[in-house]
Amino acid sequence: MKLTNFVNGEFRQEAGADFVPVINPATGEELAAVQRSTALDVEEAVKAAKAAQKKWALVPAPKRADYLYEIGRLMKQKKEQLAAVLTKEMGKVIEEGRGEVQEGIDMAFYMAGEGRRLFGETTPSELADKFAMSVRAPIGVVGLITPWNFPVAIATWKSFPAIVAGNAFIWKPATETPMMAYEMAKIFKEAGLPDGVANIVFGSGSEVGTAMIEHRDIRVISFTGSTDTGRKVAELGGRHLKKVSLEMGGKNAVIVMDDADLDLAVDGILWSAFGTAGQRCTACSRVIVHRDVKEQLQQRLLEKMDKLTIGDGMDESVKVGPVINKKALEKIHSYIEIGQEEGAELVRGGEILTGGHYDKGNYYAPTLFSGVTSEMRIAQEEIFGPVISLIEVASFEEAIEVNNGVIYGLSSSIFTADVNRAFKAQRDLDTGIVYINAGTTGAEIHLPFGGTKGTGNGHRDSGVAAIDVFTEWKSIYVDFSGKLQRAQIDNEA
Ligand code: UN1
Repeated sequence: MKLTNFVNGEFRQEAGADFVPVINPATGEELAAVQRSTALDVEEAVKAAKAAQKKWALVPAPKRADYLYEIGRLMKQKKEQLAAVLTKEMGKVIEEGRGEVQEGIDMAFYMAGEGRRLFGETTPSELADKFAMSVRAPIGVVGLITPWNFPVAIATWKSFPAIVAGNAFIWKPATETPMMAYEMAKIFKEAGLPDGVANIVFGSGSEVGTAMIEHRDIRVISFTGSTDTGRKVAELGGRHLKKVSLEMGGKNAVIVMDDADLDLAVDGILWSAFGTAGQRCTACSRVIVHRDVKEQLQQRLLEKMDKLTIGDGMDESVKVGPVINKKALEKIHSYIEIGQEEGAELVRGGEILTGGHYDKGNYYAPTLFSGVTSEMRIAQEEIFGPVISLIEVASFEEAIEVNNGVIYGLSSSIFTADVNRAFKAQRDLDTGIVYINAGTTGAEIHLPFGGTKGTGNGHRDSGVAAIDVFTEWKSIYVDFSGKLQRAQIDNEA
């Protein structure tokens, strides 16, 4: 199967295009081949998007929303099929594949509702017989760059608000996971979305992304991915005065206090650290534990870690799937030596799994480091794999300090039975998302998603905040006095 760009409502059959294989990370099987596009393909897509957007912006927002209802309905109808594609190309276990598709469905219906709100503001004017209001205007053509770990949900966080707000978009999905984008293109078409509103340009390497950021007619870049790439996006975007919305890494922690329900904490840690094989920006990779319960927590964690089933996510009984590719496997593995050299104790895992079906895919053993201190690299850098570090602390205050002592600020969590501590924690944890008595993953689509410090640049995906990224405020003054009224001058007391 050859996946080609989707531009102006058509799948292009490019003569002479280059293709890159799409590999199932669980089996090594080649699933498809995806087009490696060029700057010229971006140019063509922008042309189509620009023409389509002019008309799209004039469609009333509640009518634009109707297309989202239809897209959501189609996604719901095809949920099982979409989840299977997702699991095959990305590797997350099928239960999570279904969950991610559900996240996209929820986003469709939520944003469709926004078509009947898109609230602006009316404001009193300082002059008599003058009316003032600010409305949300579409921005134009917007560029979406999405990662492989959530091939569909993150794309919906960006594309659905862009659509409802009256923009057209160019979407560059990750090269590792283009099949979901292809499925979404088919859904856009089936839902009757006007040609050119949604365009997909597949890329590999930086050519497509760079062309998008540099293009004068793409006025917003919404990016989710690594901090390294995000920094480049911001630099280049800055040079071109682009509005750039960034969602990047995390070094998320679960805090376990001495009064916590330990069984609940263990379940929360397991799910948020080893779900998606630790490849979520929200994944837990640090456990900050009160010294009085450290031994007990570690013991219970190990017992349950040892029972995790690892394998091909298409098998319903598997709990931990593969990691995305060999490069990721090596990167994760490199942290084992780093941790040991720093003096951390490797208690479990720390190995690339081999033998039998493991040899065909990219499997990493769930790993636990103990005796970790906050300044160690394994406690500071994003590993993006199934690895957790236990950091012992002596007090609530120290736990908060350790949590905040990293360059990232996406998600955090605390397990405690003390309501005062819980409320203090939600105030003092310096992350965009805070959980009380739950792990660090599982954000819901109708709340803003994003983080502080090195995780982002102040914007948010999802929730109503996403509308801010894809609209421009326009302030409108209507003077019905019939005479010249000069603001700041004629209204002097
Ligand atoms: C991501 O980690 O890149 O909150 C997105 C969660 C999911 C989304 C994660 N709803 O874990």
